[in-house]
Amino acid sequence: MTNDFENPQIVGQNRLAPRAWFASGTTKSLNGAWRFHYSPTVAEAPQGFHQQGFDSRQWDTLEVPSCWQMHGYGRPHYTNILYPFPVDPPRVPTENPTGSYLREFTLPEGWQDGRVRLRFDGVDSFFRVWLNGQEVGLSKGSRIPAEFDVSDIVRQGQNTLAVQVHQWSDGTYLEDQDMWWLSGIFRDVSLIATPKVHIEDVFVDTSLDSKYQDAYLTIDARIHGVQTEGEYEVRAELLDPTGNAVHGGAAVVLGESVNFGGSVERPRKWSAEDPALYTLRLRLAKGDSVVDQVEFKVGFRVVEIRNGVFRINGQAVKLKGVNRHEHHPDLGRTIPYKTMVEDVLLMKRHNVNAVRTSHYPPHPRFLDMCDQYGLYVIDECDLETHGFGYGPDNITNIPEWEVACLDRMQRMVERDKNHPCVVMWSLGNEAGCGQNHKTMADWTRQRDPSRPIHYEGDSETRNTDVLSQMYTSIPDLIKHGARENWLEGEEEMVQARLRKPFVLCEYAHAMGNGPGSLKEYWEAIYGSDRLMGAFVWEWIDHGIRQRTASGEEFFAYGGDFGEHPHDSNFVIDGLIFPNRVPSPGLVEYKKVIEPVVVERTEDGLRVTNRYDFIDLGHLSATWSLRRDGELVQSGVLAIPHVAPHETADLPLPCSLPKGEGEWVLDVDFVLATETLWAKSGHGIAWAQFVLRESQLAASMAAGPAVQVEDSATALRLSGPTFDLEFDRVRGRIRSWRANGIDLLKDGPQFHFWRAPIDNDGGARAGIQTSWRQEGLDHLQERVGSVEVQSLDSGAVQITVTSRIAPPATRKGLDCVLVYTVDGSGGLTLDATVASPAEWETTLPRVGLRMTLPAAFEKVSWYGRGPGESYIDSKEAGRIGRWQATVDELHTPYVFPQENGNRTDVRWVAVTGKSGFGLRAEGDPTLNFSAHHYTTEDLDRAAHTYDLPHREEVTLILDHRHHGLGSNSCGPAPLPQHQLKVEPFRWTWRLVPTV
Ligand code: IPT
Repeated sequence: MTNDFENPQIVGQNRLAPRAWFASGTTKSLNGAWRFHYSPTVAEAPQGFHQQGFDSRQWDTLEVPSCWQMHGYGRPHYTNILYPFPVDPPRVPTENPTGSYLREFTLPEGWQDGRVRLRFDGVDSFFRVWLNGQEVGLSKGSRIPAEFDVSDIVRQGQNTLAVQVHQWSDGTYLEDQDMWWLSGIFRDVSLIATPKVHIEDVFVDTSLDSKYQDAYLTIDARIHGVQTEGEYEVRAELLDPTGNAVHGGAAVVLGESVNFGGSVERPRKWSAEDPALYTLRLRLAKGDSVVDQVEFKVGFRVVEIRNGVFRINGQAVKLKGVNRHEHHPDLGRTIPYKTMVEDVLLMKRHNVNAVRTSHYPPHPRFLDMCDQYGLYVIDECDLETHGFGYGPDNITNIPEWEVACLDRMQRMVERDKNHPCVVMWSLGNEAGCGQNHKTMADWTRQRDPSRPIHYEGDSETRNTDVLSQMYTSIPDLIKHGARENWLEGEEEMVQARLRKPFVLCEYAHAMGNGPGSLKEYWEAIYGSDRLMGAFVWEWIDHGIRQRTASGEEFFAYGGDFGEHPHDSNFVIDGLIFPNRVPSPGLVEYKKVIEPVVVERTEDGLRVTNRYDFIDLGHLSATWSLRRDGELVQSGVLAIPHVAPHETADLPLPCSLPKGEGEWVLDVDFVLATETLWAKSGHGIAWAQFVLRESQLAASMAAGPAVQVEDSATALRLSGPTFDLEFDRVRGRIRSWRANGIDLLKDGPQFHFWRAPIDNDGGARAGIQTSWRQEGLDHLQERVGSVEVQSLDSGAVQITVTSRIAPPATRKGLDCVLVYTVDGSGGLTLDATVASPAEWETTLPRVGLRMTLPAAFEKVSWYGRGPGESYIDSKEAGRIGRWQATVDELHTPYVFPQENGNRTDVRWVAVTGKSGFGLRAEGDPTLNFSAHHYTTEDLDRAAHTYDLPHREEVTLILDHRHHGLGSNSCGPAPLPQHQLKVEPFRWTWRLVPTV
C-alpha cells in the first residue's frame, strides 16, 4: 500500500508555483493559539476532524508556530548522521507522531473579491490541509514555503482551517541534518489577499558594467490573471537608499510575464560593509488605475569568479563566516523575530560578514535582515541524506528521488532569488554526490546564472563553481591556496578544479572549549586570493533549557530525553551558548578577523585596511600607554586615509619609554558614529605592543634568617610574620600561615591532568583516549628525597625529588621541586620535570596545583584578559590589569571541561575581601586558572548540575598546556601547540599579599 507520505514522487498537491517572498497584497497572520491533538500514529489520529461541526472541545491548545516536542508532545531527539529509525526508504515507522491542528478565522471584509492564498513558511515534515471541510492540498519540504490558492474555498465571515502533520515521511530521508528532530507547524502561517489580477512573482537582476560603476536593472515579473493582451502595464519606480526616485520604466503586459529594465547610473553598490538598499516599487496598472503594487529591496551587486578568484563587485573578498542553524533553547527551530535580530547583531558586532544557512533555507525574514545589516549568505538547500553515506546508493543518486531533490532546490531559489545578500546557492549538505545533484545544479544555473553554485559533497566540482571542503588542516589549506593538487581525478577535471576558488564551508569545530588556531587559519586565508573564506562550525550550541528536580537550570543535549540512538553533546558545538551569550571562541574570532590590522614597524605603526569596500573613515582611534598595567598617557590617533586592502604608515603616537617596568602601547579602533548594529564607541579592532620589557628579574626579598625545626616527619620554618609546616613524608607543604592567616589548604603539587575538552577528542577517539590509556588521569607520586639546606642569605631551601607515574607501567616523570623560603615569608619555587622514558602521547598540562582557603574569592592579575585564553587561542586576550571573582573565572561550558585559563600572566593574586592572600609571580610569565571545582570534578561531570561548588579554591598555575585545536571534528592542535614530553624547567614566586 502506498500513501502520500511514503512516496518521494509526490512532493505536494495543489501547491502554487514557488515565487519570491516579498510583501504583496494584504497579509493576515494565522499565527496564534490553535486547537491541537497529538496522536502516536497516523491511523489513530482523529478521523474527519477537518469536517464542519467536528467537536474539538477536548483538544489541547498549541501555539502556532511551534515545534510540538518543545511543548510536551513527544520528545526532542538528537542524532547527527544516524536516522532515528530503520533505513527503509521511502517507508517510515508505524509510530509516526501526528499532530492535528484546527483553527477558525474570519475573512477580512472585501477579501472574497480578490485572490486569497494560504501560505505555510515551514512545516516539519509532511502536511495536508483542509479549509471549510474541503481538501486544499499537501506539501513536503520542511524548511521551504508552500502556498495554496484558496480563493474558491474561503468564504465571507468564519472559516475553519484544518492541518494534519506527520512527523515522519519520505521527506525525512532528505532532512537528515545534524540537529534535533523536531516537528509541527514551526514557521508562520498566513493568508494573503491580492487582486484577481496581480503581480505574482518578480526576479530582478542587477548587473554592473566592466568597471563596476553603472548598472543595468532587469525586472522579470510574472502577472497572474491577465486575460487580454495589452490591457495591463507594469510600471517600475526605483528609489535610492534615501528614498529619492532615481529611475522609472514601464512595460506592457502581453503574456503571463513581462521583462524589462533600464540602466542606473552609478548606483551605490551593495556589500556587507555598505549594505545600500534601493526600493523597487512595481505597479500593475490598467489605464489610470493601479490594480496591484508590490515593493521590495534591491541591492546592486555582482558576484563572479574571475581568474579563479571569488569576487563581489570586482573585489576579491574574504567571507568571514559562521554556520547558522536555527535554534532557540526554549522554542527549538521556531525563531522569534527578535532572536533573528539578536543573531545578526551578534554577528555584526563580532566582525562576522558571512553566514552559511546550514543546512536549509532560514526563515525568510532572516535574509531580509542580512540584506539590511550586511551579511553575505550561502543559502543552502534543505537536503541532507548523511545516513546513506557517500556512495552511489545514496538516494540523491536514485532517479525516484530526483523530483524531490529538484523541488527543494527550486523552491529555495525561487523564494530567495532577489536577495542581494545571497552570494551563492548551495545544493545541500552531506548528501553524497549523485545524479540528482546534477539536475539541481543544471536547473539552478539556467534559472539564475548570476550566482555561483556550492556543494561540499561534490569533491570533484563537477557541478559546482567553487571547491568546498570541511575541516581541512592548515597545511592542506595552504596547499590549496597555492593551487597545488594532490587530489585524484582525470587531468581535465583536476585542472578545472584548480581554477576554482576554495572555500572552507566548515572549519574550527567550536565544540566546548575552543576552537584553536583561528589565527593560523586566517594567516593562510589572507595568504592566497584563491582562499575565499571560511565558516566556523557552528554558530550556536543547540542546548535545550531544562531544570533539575531541585530547580537548577541546565542545557540538555542528546540522550537527555531518553532517546536512542543519539549523539550526546555533539550538538553543543557553537560560538554562542544556547542562551546566546558569546563564548570565548567568538571573542577570539572577532579579534582574528578584525578588519583593521596594526603592526609595529621599525619606527612606527603600519595600519592595514582589510575591509573590501570601505576606507576607515567610519572609525575613530585612540592610543594609550601603560606601565605595568597602569595608565600613563593616552590620546587620539589620527587615522590616515587607507583605501580597502591598502596600508599606511604612522609614527608612534608616543616617545619610547625609558623608565622601569613593562611599557605597553594599546591602539584601539572603534565606531565613530552609531550604525544600525552598534553604538558609537563599539570596538572593531585593536593592537598591543610591548614597547619596553621589564628589566626586573624576580628576586628573593631580603629578611631575617628563617628559623628551622626539623623532625623525622615534619619541618617547621618560621620568621617574624610567617610559619610554614612541611610534610617530610609526602614532600609538600602542610600549612603556611602569614600574619596569622592560612594561605594554603593544600599543595603546591605537580599537576599534569586536565578535564578533557571536547576538542581533545571527547567521548570519541582523540588525544584524550591516549592520555587515559597512558594513565595520565591517575598519576601517583613517590617521594624520593627531601633535603633541607640553610643558605648564607638566611633563607632555607627544601629540595624534593619525586617520581610521578601512572599505575601499571614503567614510564614516569622525574620531578624536582625546590622551595626557597626567605625571611620575609616569600617562597621561590624552582621546578624541573624530565622523562627518562619515551612517551607516545602528549601531556595535557605541566604545572602546579594548590588549594586555597574558602574566603579567597577575589582574583586580580596582570597578563592576558579579561577572558580565558590558551596557547592557540589567545589573540583576544589583552595584556592588562584585570579583576574577577573565582566564580566569574569559570566558563560554564554546557558539557563541563577544562576552562578558564589565563595566559601570559606576569602575576596573579588570589585574596579575601581584605586583600590578604597569595600572589604568584611568573618568571617571566605563567598561566593560571582558579575554580571552585577540582580537575577531577570537571572531568567527572557530564552536565553543569554535576559540578559540586566547593567552598575552597583550586588554583592551578601552568608552565605549559596542550593546545585546544578542533579535534572534536577537525584537526588536532598544530605541532607547535602540542605539549610534547620534554624536559621542563621554570621558576615562580609565591608571596603573601597584604
Ligand atoms: C559535518 C556536518 O556537515 C555538520 O552538519 C556537522 O555535523 C559537523 O560535521 C559536525 O558537527 S559532517 C562531518 C562528517 C565532517
